[in-house]
Amino acid sequence: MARPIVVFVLGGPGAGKGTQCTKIEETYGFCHVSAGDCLREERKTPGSEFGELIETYIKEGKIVPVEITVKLLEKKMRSHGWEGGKFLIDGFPRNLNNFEGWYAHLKDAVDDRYCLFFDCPEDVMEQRLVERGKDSGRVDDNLDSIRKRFKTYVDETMPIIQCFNDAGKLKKVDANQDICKVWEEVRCIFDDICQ
Ligand code: UP5
Ligand code: MG
Repeated sequence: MARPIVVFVLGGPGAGKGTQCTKIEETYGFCHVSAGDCLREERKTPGSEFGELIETYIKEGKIVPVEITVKLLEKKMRSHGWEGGKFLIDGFPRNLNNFEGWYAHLKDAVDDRYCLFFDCPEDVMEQRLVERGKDSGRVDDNLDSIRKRFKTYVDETMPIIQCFNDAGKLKKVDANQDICKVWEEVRCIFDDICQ
C-alpha cells in the first residue's frame, strides 16, 4: 500500500506559503492542504464545538492544540484520496505540540520527506500582510494580530524549522524576491523531488 508523500511548508506569516503552494499544486500535482484554511473552515462550520476557540487563537496569533488540527488535516487529506497521494501541508507543524502530535497520530501512515521553508525578513512580511489586510477579511491581518503572529513564529515555529534542518530535511527558499523569482527556486527543488 503506497503511503502518501507529504511535504511540510513553513515560513513566517506572509512569507508566501499559500501563493507558492498554489503553483506547486498546478504544476506538480501535489494536493495543497493549508492548516490555517482547515481551521478557518472549521470555525465557520455551524455547531462546531471548536469554533470559538479557533477564532480566539487565530486573532491572538496562538497555535491551536494539535488534537484539533491533526484530525482536520487527516480528514482533508483523505477527502482527496489517501493511497499514493502527494500532499503539501501548508503552515504546519508550527510548534513542538504540533510536531509530536502529528508523529504520534500519523507516523507510520505517511511518508513525510521534506520541509519547504520560505525565508523572509519580518519587515517585508509585515508590509505584505498590511497590504493584504485592506481586503482579505482575515481577522488576523491587522497590525496587532500580525505582531503577535510574528512573536509566535519566532518563539515556537523557528525551533521546529531548525529540527527539520538538523534532520537534513529542510529545503530553504529565499522568499524576499518577487513571486516569479521565488517560483524559480521552488521549481528547482520540485524538479528534483519529483524526478
Ligand atoms: N505575496 C506572496 N508572495 C509574494 C512575493 N514574493 N512578493 C510580494 N508579495 C507576495 O502571501 C501573503 C501576501 O503576500 C499575499 O497578499 C500575496 O499576494 C503576497 P501568502 O501566500 O498568503 O503568504 P502565507 O505565507 O501563506 O501567509 P499567511 O498569512 O497565510 O501565513 P500564516 O502562517 O500567518 O497563516 P495561516 O493561515 O497558516 O495560519 C493562520 C493562523 O491559524 C495562525 O496564526 C494560527 O493562529 C492558526 N494556525 C494554527 O493554530 N495551527 C496551524 O497548524 C495552522 C494555523
Ligand atoms: Mg497562507
